[in-house]
Amino acid sequence: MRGVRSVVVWGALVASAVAMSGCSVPSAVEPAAPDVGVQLFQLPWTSIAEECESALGPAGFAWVLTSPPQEHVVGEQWWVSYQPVSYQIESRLGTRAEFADMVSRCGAVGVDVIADAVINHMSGQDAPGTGWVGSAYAHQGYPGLYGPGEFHHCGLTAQDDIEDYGSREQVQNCELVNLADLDTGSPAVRQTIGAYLDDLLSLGVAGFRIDAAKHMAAEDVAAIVAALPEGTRVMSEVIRGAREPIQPEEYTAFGEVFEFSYARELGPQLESGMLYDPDLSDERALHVPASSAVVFIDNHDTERGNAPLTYRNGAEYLLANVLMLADDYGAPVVYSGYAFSDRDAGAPTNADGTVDGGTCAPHPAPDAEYADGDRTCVQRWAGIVGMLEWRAVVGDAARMPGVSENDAYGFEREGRGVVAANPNDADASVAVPTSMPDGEYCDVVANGSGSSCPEGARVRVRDGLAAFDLAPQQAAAIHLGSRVS
Ligand code: ARE
Ligand code: CA
Repeated sequence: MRGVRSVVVWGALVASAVAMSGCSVPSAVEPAAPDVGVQLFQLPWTSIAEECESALGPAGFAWVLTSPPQEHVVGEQWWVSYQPVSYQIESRLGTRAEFADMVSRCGAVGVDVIADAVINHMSGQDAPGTGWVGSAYAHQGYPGLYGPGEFHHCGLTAQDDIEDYGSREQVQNCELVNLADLDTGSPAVRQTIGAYLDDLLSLGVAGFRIDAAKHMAAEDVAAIVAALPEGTRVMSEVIRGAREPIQPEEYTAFGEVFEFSYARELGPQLESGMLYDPDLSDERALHVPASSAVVFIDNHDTERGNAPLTYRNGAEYLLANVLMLADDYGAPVVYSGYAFSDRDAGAPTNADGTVDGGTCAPHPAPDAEYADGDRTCVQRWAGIVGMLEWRAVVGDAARMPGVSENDAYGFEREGRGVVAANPNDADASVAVPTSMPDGEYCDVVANGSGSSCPEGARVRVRDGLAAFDLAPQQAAAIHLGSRVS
């Protein structure tokens, strides 16, 4: 389902890092763009285009997940994006022309665009209104798109709202937080949705996050996806819920799913200060197969909900991201939004109501102090950028059994890279078995890349052990191309 793309810019970058370190990567190790994405939450299209050129392309991100691009209800909150009014590609985040320009500029530096597709529902307003671009609408009436007959009236709850996630029928046919629920079983509705997705594809997007996929029968989503061109990437949002009848596994036949288990299992490990190898074979562990999984530490919902860690956790949040990027399970997506104290607060806006993209500090880092509205710029943190380089060098090397020592933990990706992390509040050392050659290696988490490495960011490999000395909440990683002597 997921192809490994080889990106010229990226291959050259890794090759030069390798050359500078005076070490050669075995020819079997062809650096390829790692399949890592970044969610740039509520970032306008013009800002994303600039970010692709200045940061995402050079760092080797394969894709960027945008916020929903269609016309929406008018309001200050970020979540107006999730209340479509029409499928015109014009929103507070930018115009159709700006969206198209972003897709082409990101593509030119090897970054695919994945658009957030809100197709389960339309607006959640009870009173009629006018959308961002001026389209008139009513709760179940969107001129030119859908009439009242094209929505579900579930008739199962007092307000037609979902009350019980234990009921498949409610979850899929009633309204999610009062959002007018499309009859996605209807061929006409499927066709209208398909035309919208085709329109986005015509602008060059590589695929879609399917918002609220759990709220559509898997066969409805399958039918919509089947009508799209082959190779369209599809990532369904199906939040895994214990004891719920609808599980992510129903949605893997036609694409990937966001696997919520990953962060949920890593979080408590970090909290207890005890890291250990995941047991994906454990029958009790619930995971879709690695090739179907998109994994994350947080997203725009969970950072406002029960994410184990967010940008507010600084070094420990970076550590969690480092472990995710070092892992061999799923396609990781790094999350980057803006600081907030009010759950509903939208990103800062310009005088005309469009979202202001803000700016990143010259050297954004996990210990930054953010004021509300500041962009977190996680995609530019040196440790994240360093781990993209690490992942490209490591490729598909096997994940070797990890070791825990002195409250620190580490593991090797066979012969190509080693990662270590100290989730505790005291210094800790760990020696991780490795088949990498003896020498001094640069820690790419501290240094952001394997080249021109200061003394303080070096890790020694001797006699089959990589010796890490870690500060509290520090993660470190070395790879074959980061050898300095
Ligand atoms: C807003 C207001 C509501 C109001 C509504 C309509 O907050 O009070 O009724 O507007 O006027 C986002 C925001 C919502 C917002 C909505 C529309 O989060 O606050 O509502 O936009 O503007 C479930 C779904 C899952 C969904 C989460 C949030 O299964 O799909 O809820 N996630 C996506 C997006 C959200 C977005 C929507 C869907 C809607 O990522 O950002 O909402 O498009 C258990 C279950 C989960 C369930 C979860 C929370 O864990 O297992 O399935 O997630 O509880 O209920
Ligand atoms: Ca539905």
